[in-house]
Amino acid sequence: MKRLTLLTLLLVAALLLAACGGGGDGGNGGAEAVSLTFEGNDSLQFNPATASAAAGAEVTVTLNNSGALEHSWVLVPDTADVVTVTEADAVAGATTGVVAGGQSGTVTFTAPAAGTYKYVCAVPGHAAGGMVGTLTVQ
Ligand SMILES: [Cu+2]
Repeated sequence: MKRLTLLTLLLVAALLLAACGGGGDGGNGGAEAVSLTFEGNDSLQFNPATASAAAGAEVTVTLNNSGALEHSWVLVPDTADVVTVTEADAVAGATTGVVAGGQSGTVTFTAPAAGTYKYVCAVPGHAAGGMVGTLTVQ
């Protein structure tokens, strides 16, 4: 009787380990990695001006600067004062840095907790001119 109980426990343990192993295949808890591409232009616009990602997902953002001016893509809390944002305000390290005219910049980061965020161009005057978008994390 005691031997049978031990065997049962071992069998249950083995099944649990197998289940855990299978669940690890997703790598990052099931959130899909996503690539988002934005155009930044000298009309001080991001295209698109809205985007979304899953919380915890690996997000790769590419900013294609189609203008002649410098632009950047910086993710900040929805409550941030976009006019005074600098790259140091970036959530989750999500900033492309300054991208020269005609160039592209890329950053990969882990999407933060669910909520609404803004992405702004931190070049002085650009956010005030409308270079702001909304990222929804679900
Ligand atoms: Cu800009």
